[in-house]
Amino acid sequence: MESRKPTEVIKDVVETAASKVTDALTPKVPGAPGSGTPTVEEPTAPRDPLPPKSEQGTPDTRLPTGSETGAPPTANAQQGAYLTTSQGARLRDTDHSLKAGPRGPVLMQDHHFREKIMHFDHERIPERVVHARGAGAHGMFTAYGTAEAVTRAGFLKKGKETPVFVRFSTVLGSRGSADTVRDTRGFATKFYTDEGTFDLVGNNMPVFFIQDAIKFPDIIHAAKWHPDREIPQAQSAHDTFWDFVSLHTEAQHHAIWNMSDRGIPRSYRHMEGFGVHTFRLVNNAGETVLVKFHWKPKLGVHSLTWEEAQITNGVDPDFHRRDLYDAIEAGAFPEWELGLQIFPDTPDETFAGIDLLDPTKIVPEELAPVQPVGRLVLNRTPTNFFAESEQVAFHLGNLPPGIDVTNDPLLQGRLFSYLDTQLTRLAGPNFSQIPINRPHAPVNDMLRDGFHQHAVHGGVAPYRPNSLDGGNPFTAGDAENAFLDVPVVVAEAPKIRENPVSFDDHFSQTRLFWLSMSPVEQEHIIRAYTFELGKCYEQAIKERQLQCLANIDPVLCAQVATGLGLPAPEPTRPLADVAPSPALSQVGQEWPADGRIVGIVVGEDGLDDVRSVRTAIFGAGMVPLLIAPHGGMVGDLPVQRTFATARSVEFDALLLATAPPPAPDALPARDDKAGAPGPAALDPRVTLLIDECWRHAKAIGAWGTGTAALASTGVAGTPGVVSADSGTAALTEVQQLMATHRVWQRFPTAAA
Ligand code: HDE
Repeated sequence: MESRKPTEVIKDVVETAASKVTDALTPKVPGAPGSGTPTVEEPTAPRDPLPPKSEQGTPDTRLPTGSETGAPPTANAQQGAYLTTSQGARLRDTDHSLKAGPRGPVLMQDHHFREKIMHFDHERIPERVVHARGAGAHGMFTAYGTAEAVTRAGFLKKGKETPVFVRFSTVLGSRGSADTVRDTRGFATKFYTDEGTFDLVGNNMPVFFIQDAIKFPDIIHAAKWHPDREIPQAQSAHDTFWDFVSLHTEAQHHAIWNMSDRGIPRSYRHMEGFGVHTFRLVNNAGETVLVKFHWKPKLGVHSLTWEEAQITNGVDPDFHRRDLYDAIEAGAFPEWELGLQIFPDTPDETFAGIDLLDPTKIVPEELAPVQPVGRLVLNRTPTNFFAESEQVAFHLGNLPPGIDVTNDPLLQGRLFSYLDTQLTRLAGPNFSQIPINRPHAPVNDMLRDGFHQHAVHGGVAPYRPNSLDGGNPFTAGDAENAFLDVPVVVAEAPKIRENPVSFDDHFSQTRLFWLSMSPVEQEHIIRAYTFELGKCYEQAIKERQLQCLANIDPVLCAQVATGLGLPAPEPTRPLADVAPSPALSQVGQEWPADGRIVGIVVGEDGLDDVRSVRTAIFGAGMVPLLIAPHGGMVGDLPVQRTFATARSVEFDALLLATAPPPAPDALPARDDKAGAPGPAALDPRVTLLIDECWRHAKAIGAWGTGTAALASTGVAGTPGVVSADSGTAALTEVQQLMATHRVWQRFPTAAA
């Protein structure tokens, strides 16, 4: 990881990049739909399919048996210049069905028609019952070797590179729901290791709502839409969710994470990931440790504000998906470090008094530091979303030798669920043979037949032992690197439906989280609870949740109660005396600004400066979007947004090269945004851009005539608003401000 402070690096990068003003059209703003540039005229000369876009990857061209084919990645895709049936017969026409005369009925024998419609009728598969909305990318994991002492897993040996596919997701919404809703995010990683696939199926929050998998259908039924009206979509701000979490108080810890800024991440690239459960590692000597997995983002943890998230849901419901793919296309490859918290494998499976089998508990990093063991870089987008992101199937039981599960009752239940759900979703038991799910290790199972069997199994004896196939397959031992189910001693105990007593503490770590937040983060938590409970219909549910808040913290409870217009109850139990964990806060550090989006308001003048700034932004690994009164070009520079199409939420920072007067379409009849109040001399959409960026504590910079826009909107001289002599000078300061993610001073903190 970068060892210099981001602010130190920034100045160099900006200055160097600004000195290299290149062709105005290169590099390109990401987002071109295809790899070729289309012509206005319809292409008529037959040619092979265009190659994939340069940033696109595909699943390895392996056989279902894990065997390498040596075929190029494009072998996965369509071949040849001519349209064919699914059987490869070339077709003359695909626009007219075969009819008895131009005005006659369609003939039943039209095979092409029937095949085309039959296939279309069955294009959809059941969406995931949870985490339906998601986006995946390919990448590479490189191990540091620092975990070699605690695990025999080959993919963690020093320098070992392992291909991965990662799928990020929301939990509650349907497949077409918006990205920036308040929700937990999934962070599921498939490592195609030489010793079998390892799936680390985690979330961006380190705790879960429930302690026992048997309650999973209940929390999901409560959190998803109401069954009668099927609303609300992708929201927790409704009665059944708060009914559940206030009755099952073990959910309070996860709920406060959701109410915090972690529930509305800026992007997938700005999220931590957590395996949540405790796992067991085993080394070559058979020694074991207990561990928790962490993903630490190179760019730091960063979130949206609630208003930004809500506007984004309308303006760009694909915001996170677009960010992931555009960042990869722009070469700002998303990056994380995998880290381990390592605990001795003691019989009581606790650490510092914390029950490691309770998935509603964290171990603060101050007690057990996260030790980095490798680096993940996502560097390829999918070539086909359905084939890759939609058909990828994760399962916690996919473990290589060296990693094993624990008795966490949530983890145990998941070990059943993930295999089971794929039977319906992917229509049969052979989903591990779908290209994205094919292992990169040789497969020699005795599983046979079933729907969509892609392998052509040889031999006559898929059973063991056998003599007809020469005894193959044989079982392996330690010398052959067989998976080891660690022979953990299971104590003799009665068969019961009960939790350990230690699982009863639901509030001390919820309070720990609250106390670990900075004042501004606490304000955001107060407003999130007030908003969510304010959207509930039933008074009883609000009162019950307020009682839970009283048991977390009296300030939190009182502030939310005021917003709800209800009395703040007294706690029903003593408040836990806990030490805060500063590592849980996302405020107070500096991070690189790779892949961030900078909006630049431009006019017809001062274009030399704009050109330098644009180049410098590209050079710093960010993306400039030019915002102009009209589309097309300003001078020789391409325009990405107009005053009508731009909205502040798309940008991480705003630069103004000019203070444009109202454009011809600045009419409320043409664009509602033009009705925004503001100085008459400035286009009202630009006023709105400045107002929103200011309100959302984003850095704003201007130079030349652009500084007049800062003065007329009244933001000049306020924190995080830069007036400079030149574009690159403004950019340098703005980039330094972006290193802390936001201009935090701009958020008032009333409750603190
Ligand atoms: Fe999942 N979960 N889950 N979950 N989960 C699924 O599997 C389930 C839990 C997580 O991008 C399903 O293939 C049960 C915790 C992610 O494809 C399903 C329980 C954590 C994804 C399922 C849990 C997760 C899923 C739906 C309670 C974080 C998306 C489709 C014991 C550590 C994976 C599918 C992807 C998906 C069941 C709890 C993370 C139904 C029963 C805790 C990231 O099998």
